[in-house]
Amino acid sequence: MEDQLQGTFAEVLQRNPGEVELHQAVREVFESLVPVLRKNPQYTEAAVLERICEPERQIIFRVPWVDDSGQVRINRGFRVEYNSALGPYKGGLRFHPSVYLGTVKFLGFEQVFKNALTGLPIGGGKGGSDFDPRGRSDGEVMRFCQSFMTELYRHIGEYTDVPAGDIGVGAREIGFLFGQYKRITNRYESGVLTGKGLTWGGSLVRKEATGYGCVIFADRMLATRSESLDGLRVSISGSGNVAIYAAEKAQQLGSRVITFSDSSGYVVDEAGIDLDLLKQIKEVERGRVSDYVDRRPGARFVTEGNLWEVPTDVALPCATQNELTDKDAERLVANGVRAVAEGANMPCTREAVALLREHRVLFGPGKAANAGGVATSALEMQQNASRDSWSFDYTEQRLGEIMATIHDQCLATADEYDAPGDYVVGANVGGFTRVADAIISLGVV
Ligand code: NDP
Ligand code: 2IT
Repeated sequence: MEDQLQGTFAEVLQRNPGEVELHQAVREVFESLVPVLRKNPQYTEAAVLERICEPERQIIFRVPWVDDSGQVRINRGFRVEYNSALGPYKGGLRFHPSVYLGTVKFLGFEQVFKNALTGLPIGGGKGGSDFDPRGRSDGEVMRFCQSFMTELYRHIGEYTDVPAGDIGVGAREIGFLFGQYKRITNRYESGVLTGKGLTWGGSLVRKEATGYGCVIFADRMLATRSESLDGLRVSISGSGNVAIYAAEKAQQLGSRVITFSDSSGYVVDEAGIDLDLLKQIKEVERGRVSDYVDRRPGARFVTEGNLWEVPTDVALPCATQNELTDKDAERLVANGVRAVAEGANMPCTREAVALLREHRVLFGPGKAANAGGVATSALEMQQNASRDSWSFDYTEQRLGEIMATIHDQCLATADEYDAPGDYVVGANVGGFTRVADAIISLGVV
């Protein structure tokens, strides 16, 4: 990195001590920016880097709730409103015991650039809590969500900040959150949250969008080498919203999906996974992936090592950050992997990304590859604003066009910056310049 980037990065480290995921995310973007700053001195003059790294607003609050046994519980809630140069803050809420301010800030930082890449009018933010929904009853989850919204409501709004789901937050939680927002404000303000149910303001294809988009992106990367997903083996990690619908689209495009996982282990199903069974276990029963092998002859559940050891053509990490390390990348390369697309946010470590790029494996970074979810959230906001609802086919067509545009723009930007075929450069530079130009236009605010 050059002096100016080094200096700003040192400041980020000093101002955000211990927030290692944020450091990793910032560094990854900065490493792409050397030629951009050289070519565009106005970014330096306007202190754009410093302004982009500092969230506009950070909210931390207590979330008290009562569990089923009558005991009072306390969690911590967060909303980091990172950047609103391009539109209202937009990004998901994560409920997971590992969540701390650094998680929310790294996710918010990534979200700013991802949302810019969609070309839609959305700024970036992220929120969540260290609440663990696992093993909690519907009543407990509802009381938690109501308490969380009792504080959050004063900070959000369809023109201000529009949360959605992420890990541990799906349609059930969005329903409870929306219900409480409606009750407190006495407004049926559909556009305040996305990922809503289909009968009360949600959009068709939002549930599928992140996974579908990631696979569309991977297929388009393969097409640049005259290949396609048809007939390829695909490994997916995770078994949540993103993983399930990545598997669905991969199967629709003719691939054989052979793995999925959760935090207790992974399943290998060489015959190709039975998606109806997986959906029944995860979406209906809220069970664990180990339940799958009890009902599926030939599938095995593995708790040693990890699923990137299984030979595959295409790897789609769709669980969580830093789940795919350099050792995993080495093994994938040794086994002949052709493409890796990040369904999750920052699932590949910095070293893993370097190794994949070195070996010229097609690599789709999360900012680009998983942008289909938030893009379709923006389509949900459009439908809410016009009090309309679009068909599945039309919405999916819009998603397909957005993913194709993101892909092609990444390649065009990479070419412009002498890094042909490098989607990391394409995504970072494309997202950065769009936000940076808007920041400058809006003055020092
Ligand atoms: P879900 O809660 O639906 O599923 C998460 C999955 O990841 C589960 O299988 C979970 O297993 C696993 N997982 C979570 N944390 C860990 C961990 N620390 N170690 C191992 N496994 C873990 O979340 P989503 O599918 O919505 O999100 C998955 C990823 O995709 C996240 O990185 C998220 O930020 C990203 N993303 C999500 C979008 C969306 O629209 N939902 C949009 C763009 C990105 P277990 O049940 O055992 O915890
Ligand atoms: O990481 C992400 O892009 C999301 N969790 C989705 C955000 C959104 O607002 O739909």
